[in-house]
Amino acid sequence: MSHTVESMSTATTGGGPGLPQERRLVTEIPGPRSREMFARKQSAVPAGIGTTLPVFVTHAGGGVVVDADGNSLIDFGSGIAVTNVGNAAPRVVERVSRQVADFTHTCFMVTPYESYVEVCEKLNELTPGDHEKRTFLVNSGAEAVENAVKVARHATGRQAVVVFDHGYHGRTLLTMTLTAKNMPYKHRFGPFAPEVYRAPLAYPFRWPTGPDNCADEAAAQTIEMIDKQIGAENVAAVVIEPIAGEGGFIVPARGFLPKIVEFCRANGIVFIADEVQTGFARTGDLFACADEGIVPDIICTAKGIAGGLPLAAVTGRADLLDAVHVGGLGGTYGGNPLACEAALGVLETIEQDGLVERARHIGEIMLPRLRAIQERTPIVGDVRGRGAMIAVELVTPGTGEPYPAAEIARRCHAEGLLVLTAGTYGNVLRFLPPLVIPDHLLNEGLTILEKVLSEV
Ligand code: PLZ
Repeated sequence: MSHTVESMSTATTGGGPGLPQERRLVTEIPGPRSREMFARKQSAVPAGIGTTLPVFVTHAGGGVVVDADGNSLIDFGSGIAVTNVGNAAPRVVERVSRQVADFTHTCFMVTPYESYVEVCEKLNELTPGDHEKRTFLVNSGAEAVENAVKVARHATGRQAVVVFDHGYHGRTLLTMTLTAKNMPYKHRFGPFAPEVYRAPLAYPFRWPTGPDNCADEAAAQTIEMIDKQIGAENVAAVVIEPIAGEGGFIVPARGFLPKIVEFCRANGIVFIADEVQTGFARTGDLFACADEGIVPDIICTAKGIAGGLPLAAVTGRADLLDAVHVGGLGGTYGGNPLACEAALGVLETIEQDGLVERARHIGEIMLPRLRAIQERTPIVGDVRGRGAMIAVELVTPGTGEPYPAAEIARRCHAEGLLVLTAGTYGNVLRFLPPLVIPDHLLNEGLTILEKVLSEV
């Protein structure tokens, strides 16, 4: 492998918050080196693995992602809500570097180590509710949700699982079944897992009778569906994202979640909050459930937990998690020591650098500017979200029909702003900046967005 002098020198400077916090375009996007690597990707990796923005990354940190051609892009994606503390965050780098030199793996089920236990203790303490809890660690969000359902079924002796329109929970057989959207997640991948039922989500912007009736009507319809189609006594769990992520950053109408929790409590149904995307300070609370005082029986976390190292957790009521027999839960890599050290570094960073407040501050900058854009830009139908989990829903002026977000995202990319799309109808632009992004980059990103949207 040949390295040019230039690429060697950038490689030694490292990433993280020390990278120049600037947008810098030195080639078109993607540039020639990225295009060359993308061609290799096309022949080595199956087409099923899509690409949002085909620039190949060499460094990232703070609010920027730097590519192989030397372009520095403003990061409004955080690797899909993962690098909340920023890429190569110093405390994460330091802890993981130390750990990788000490030992890399033993399998926690074979010979345990302290960092795994410490992560579990911290999650038991920090997640909503002061009841007695247990936590175990796995590798991905899907694995966490799937395990939460296993625990709920085992503990209740019931089988049915209730999920919601616009929900996303993963790509394994069970979690793909729990996921609402056919393309691209489910198409021709059936048959799906049995005993999964879908209820309406309280989606204020598109609720047929308007946003004011949304919470009550959606909750009533959910409860009626459960009573009539399943029977509450047959339901093991209700699984819901407190803000639907992939489904389009849908914040359920206020009052909906508490009503569902109340019904679950009254009927012995395990309420599982999927906080894989909303967790770890993203929404301006450490966990999004806190906003309406929701205390889930089980909470699933991943993504932001470990700054990009693969880690996920199932945290919940001790009586539920302890119901499973010895050896009934686990996996080879779950709670890998590098990922656990990363998680401890993330939790320290969130606390010591005040990232919950920082997420709120980001929302306070973004929401007013986006609402001002909405005033003069008819394709912006809705602006919503909390903290640093913000989106705009695009509509065709006049009809309100979904207006596709992909081309607008591509134009942002060309200007050096990394944004993601979402939504059941593919018409949502979502913004998930790292919580450490400096204000000037946040504002510059919004200015680009404003320009691109006004040109449509
Ligand atoms: N639950 C709420 O957002 C992952 C999906 C990316 P994994 N979301 C990003 C893609 O297209 O595959 C997610 C989520 C919620 C579960 C998951 C699944 O988490 O770590 O991707 O398995």
